Amino acid sequence: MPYKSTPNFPIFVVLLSNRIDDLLITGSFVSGQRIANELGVSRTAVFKRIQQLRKLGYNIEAIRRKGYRLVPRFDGLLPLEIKVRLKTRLFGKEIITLDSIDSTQIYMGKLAEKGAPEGTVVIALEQTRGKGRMNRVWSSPRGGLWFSLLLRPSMPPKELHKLTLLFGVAIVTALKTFGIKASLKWPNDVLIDQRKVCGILLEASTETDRVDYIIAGIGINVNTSLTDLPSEIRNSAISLRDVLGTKVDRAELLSMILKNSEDLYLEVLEKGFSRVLSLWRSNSCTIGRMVEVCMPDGILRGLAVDIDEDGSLLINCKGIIKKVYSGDVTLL
Ligand code: BT5
Repeated sequence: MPYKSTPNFPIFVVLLSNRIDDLLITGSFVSGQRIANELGVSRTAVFKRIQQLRKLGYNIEAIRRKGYRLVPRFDGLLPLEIKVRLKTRLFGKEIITLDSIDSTQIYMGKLAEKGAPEGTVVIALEQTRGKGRMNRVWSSPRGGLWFSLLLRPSMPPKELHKLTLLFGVAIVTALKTFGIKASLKWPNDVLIDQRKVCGILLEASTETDRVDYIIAGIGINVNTSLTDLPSEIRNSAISLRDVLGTKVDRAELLSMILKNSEDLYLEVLEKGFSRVLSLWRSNSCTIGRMVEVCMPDGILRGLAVDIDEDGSLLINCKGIIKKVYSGDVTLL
């Protein structure tokens, strides 16, 4: 069931709730009287919203003469618990947290069609039909971080696949702050010790020369245990908890990824992809390795020498440089 920040209430109540929520996400104490004065409502109305938020699962501290303060729970993924940590301008201004859903990509697709704003984030605590590329299944048990982000870039469609590289860089950079060294396998995998910790899926709605919207789906095995994953991927997957031996706060990780990716995204819109590509190269475990690429028309084997300015992978096959635009790479 969705547990959204604003259930179906009359418009005035929703607006009032949103404004109270906006004051709470500053993370500081706000007095009930101040909220009431600022919004021109009674203290009872304020108290009602606080009670509603508590019912939704929020931890709201109340201290006499100081007021109310939202205290995010460790690893709590409710929208305001993430917003209270966010330092972004665009990404995560709208957040929807769902308990269980087929796929956040499908859910976001419906929101996108209805005109949801750029930066909207949908999180699910569990996905029952998580999507990988090419209709593959992404296993998404509880404990992981499974989310989709809506983008509406003004960018030619041929540039889009480089956004996958951008998210890879944002994720690896965020993991570094948790003391985790991860690396990037072209085009969409984040690996730790050669095992997949995260997959990125970019889905686009485009017209000939125009992008309508992009849905970036990110799945990270955070506090999942290997036994929650299907046996056939246990040898190739890993979770952050496996690496660190402790639980990781997914809300903190998510807010870092949103911040890192927003910074890179705004830079790309202004100046292009050159810094993303160079950051990708320096965090790659693909370049300099012998690889095998499985493509629709056969298998290519050779040395991955670089990624090109268009984001494609350059492979030296017996002295001839071949460009790969899509496919599955195996590191040999
Ligand atoms: C991906 O596809 O890696 C993209 C995964 C994107 C998942 C996110 S979660 C939020 C959003 N909502 C969705 O429904 N999807 C996105 P691909 O490169 O095709 O890799 C898929 C392959 O990874 C599978 O065939 C398995 O071998 C492996 N795999 C599946 N689940 C895994 C997991 N939890 N951890 C590691 N490997 C996994």
